[in-house]
Amino acid sequence: MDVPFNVSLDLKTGEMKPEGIMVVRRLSQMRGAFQDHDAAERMVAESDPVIYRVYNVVVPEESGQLQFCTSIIYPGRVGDEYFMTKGHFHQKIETAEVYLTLQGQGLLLMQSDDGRVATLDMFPGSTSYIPPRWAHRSINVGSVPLVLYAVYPGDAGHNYGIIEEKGFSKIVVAGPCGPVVMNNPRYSG
Ligand code: M6P
Ligand code: ZN
Repeated sequence: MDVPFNVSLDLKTGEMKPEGIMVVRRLSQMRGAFQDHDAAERMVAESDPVIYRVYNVVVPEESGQLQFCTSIIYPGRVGDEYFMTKGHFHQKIETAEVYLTLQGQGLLLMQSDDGRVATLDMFPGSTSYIPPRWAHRSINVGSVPLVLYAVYPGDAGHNYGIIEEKGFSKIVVAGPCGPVVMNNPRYSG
């Protein structure tokens, strides 16, 4: 991209116009990400809900450029687990990312490639720094859509394989008094 441009971002809904490339992620595309496979299969058969959407602006995937997008993660649960993004490392692992939460309540779950785990609260105005080498997943722990704006290097890319295969070492479930971060019983390291 070598010409300046604007997009119009709705700060409430996260919609961007022009829309660019919109990703719609339904439960059937990430059923293995949730612990309760029976609950996931039931929900897929019933309505296959949209878990989240991403509005991606089209920018070349090149060093020096900046990608930016919004994600809208809907409220809901699969079993005890809140709706969440798939989660990824960056293909170019030495690249960072910034998330600005616009609406809703969330937890940003992160795990470094040497096994450290961190969570950050997401709330309107929270500006979260995800350092290089940390996988990241956004989890909607509230009752309204969680809307976030993200900026990351143009050539960062998405690496889903490790998380699809192993998950994160922690999961976030609904407890009697709100979200609880627990060890992932399926995690093998
Ligand atoms: C954020 C950014 C995007 C990412 C999206 C959804 O908006 O990190 O790069 O695509 O969340 O997350 P995922 O790609 O893990 O499904
Ligand atoms: Zn990222």
